[in-house]
Amino acid sequence: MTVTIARQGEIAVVTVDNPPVNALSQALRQGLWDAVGTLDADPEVRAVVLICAGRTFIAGADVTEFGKPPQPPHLPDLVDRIEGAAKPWVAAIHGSALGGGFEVAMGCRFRVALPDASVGLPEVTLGIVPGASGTVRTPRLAGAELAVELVTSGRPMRAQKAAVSGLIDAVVTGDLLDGAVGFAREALTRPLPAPVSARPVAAPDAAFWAEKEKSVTKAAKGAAAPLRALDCLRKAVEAPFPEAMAYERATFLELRGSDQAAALRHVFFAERTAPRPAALRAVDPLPLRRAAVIGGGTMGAGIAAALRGAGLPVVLVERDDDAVARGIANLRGIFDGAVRRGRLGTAQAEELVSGVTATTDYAALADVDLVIEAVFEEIGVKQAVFEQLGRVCRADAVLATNTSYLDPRKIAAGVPGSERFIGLHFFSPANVMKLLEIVPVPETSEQVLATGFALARLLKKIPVRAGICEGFIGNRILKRYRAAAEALVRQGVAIAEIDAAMRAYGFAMGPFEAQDLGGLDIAYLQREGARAAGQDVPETLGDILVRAGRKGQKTGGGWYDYVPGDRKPQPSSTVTGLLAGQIAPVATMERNAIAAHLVAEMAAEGQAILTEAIAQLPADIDLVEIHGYGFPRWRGGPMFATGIRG
Ligand code: 3H9
Repeated sequence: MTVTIARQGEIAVVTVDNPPVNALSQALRQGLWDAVGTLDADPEVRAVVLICAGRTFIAGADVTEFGKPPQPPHLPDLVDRIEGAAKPWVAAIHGSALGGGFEVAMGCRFRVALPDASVGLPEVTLGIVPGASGTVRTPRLAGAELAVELVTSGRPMRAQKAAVSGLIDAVVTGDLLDGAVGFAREALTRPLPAPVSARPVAAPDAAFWAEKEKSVTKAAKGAAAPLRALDCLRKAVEAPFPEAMAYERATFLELRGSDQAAALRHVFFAERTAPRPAALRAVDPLPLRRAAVIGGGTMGAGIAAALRGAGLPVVLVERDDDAVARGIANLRGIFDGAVRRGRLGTAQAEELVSGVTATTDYAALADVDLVIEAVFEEIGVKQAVFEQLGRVCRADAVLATNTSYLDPRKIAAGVPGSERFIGLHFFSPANVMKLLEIVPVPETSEQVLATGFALARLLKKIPVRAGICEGFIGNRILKRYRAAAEALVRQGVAIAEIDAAMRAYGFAMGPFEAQDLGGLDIAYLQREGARAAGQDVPETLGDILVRAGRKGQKTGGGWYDYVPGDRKPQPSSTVTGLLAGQIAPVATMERNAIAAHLVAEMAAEGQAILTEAIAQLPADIDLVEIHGYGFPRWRGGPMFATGIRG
């Protein structure tokens, strides 16, 4: 039974139980529809509490039903029916009331929530707009300004703030059901407020909408839904309720069938599947209580910050006292930045830093459960670290390398107990970037692999298993992407045109601007290393620039010139001169065609990666590109965008 009814005197309690997240499947909608009828007909019931079993209140429409024709009862009708019920309904919220779940709550006459609950309308993150009055009822509850924030960002709001803004009526502490039943009894002693649909709403002026259009367009980065949601919100405050409802519904149905919505649904499910690979479901991870990081540079400090953020005490090992001091300074820099941006309090930042023991002494690692090595990307340096770790760490401690290009098998060679060795490839800044490539060596035990995934969940990262090859999944595709972009330059396509095409596609930066920002020298040194090792690595255009001292923004120029103090790329006549002879006469290519070609190249490399079993699923490759390389989420990733699915 998804919906059951119980009684506490004159208050009926409707309990929804539809695991895992009480999504509004057809059966649940029907159950609630029938409950309204049953309770309206019961003369002894004076009010109704709507509460959910399990981890959360109703988390929204059932996303798995989106590909199918809608079945009655439709959600907007259900919300209207609850609102029009003869007895007032009180939504009792724990966990999250999201999307259709919050719309059901807004159909109720009252909303109460536990302090750690949140409410929100995340539909735009799925490429749609709320489809059951979210854009129409929210401004009637909390005003246009807050409704715009909630609906166009898709970000949920915690109960306390929601109570202040009028989205919910009360925050209850202690037992939610008792609190909600008590609230309902109390509410019956006073005149009822108007149903939300009947409340007045002030319509802001044209300047308000113009300003919101600007800020929403900027934040949306090419995604269509946020602007369409803004449109619905304007209609909601300027037109009568039924007209606004019809407009929202039409927009919802149109967007639900859009390519962007399909792509975003794909990413939604991929992100939920990736942290728990089916093959590891039955494997218990090792406990993670204390962690260590070797190396306090940008990457090491970022990893240490991520571990601290997840509550783990951290030992940070560096090679000498100066490096220890620099490591701590790097760590402080990260937390101070979070304080400046208002994400952390000063005391919290201090507490996070004080949970790090920085030392030069490997003996401090005797009792850690996990060590992540993040030292210089040089095989000898890394092997020396693991030689020491093999001596000092517990035999069951997980030993991980954060290499991005080296062969983890070579790093693991000679480590005693190589079943506990694993590659954990973080992306910089490691405390921010969501992607974690997990790279087992052949000896890595299933339990250690499962621990890698458990770590990702703890750090709230998206883990993707990668096989061993140069660059694993992400950097291998990056190499192909850059090579394809260089090939276009050789054919005479302007560097700035290629960057503009990829920005228009949805990337924050094109391939050449991105190299200028990150530095051209890292990939150059890697190519030089391969050449020194006897590999046949053809000369790239990037090599020519680096040899001429153009390593990117840090040297005042790379693919572009930069005016000191300004990060805006300026086309460079020096570059044209340096590359003369390598480049064909000017060729024009449509921006769409440039983007389509480069994305097809990424997907072709992805296909090779799948064939070689370096990645398990096309969706894994999409996650790598979205979370590690800025591929536009609403395109679904290079595999999805080029029709490689599964
Ligand atoms: C909407 O409501 C449109 C309406 O305006 C209009 C309609 C007309 N449907 O995230 P988790 C599954 S749009 C189906 O790991 P947590 C998920 O795949 C919807 N399934 O849990 C996973 O399955 P499995 C707006 C869903 O505890 C399992 O539940 N709502 C849905 O970390 C656990 O998920 C949203 O966008 C769904 N709606 O977090 C809310 N949601 O175990 C999306 C989840 O087989 N959901 N599943 O892998 C969330 O944000 C989180 O699930 C939540 C719980 C915060 C609720």
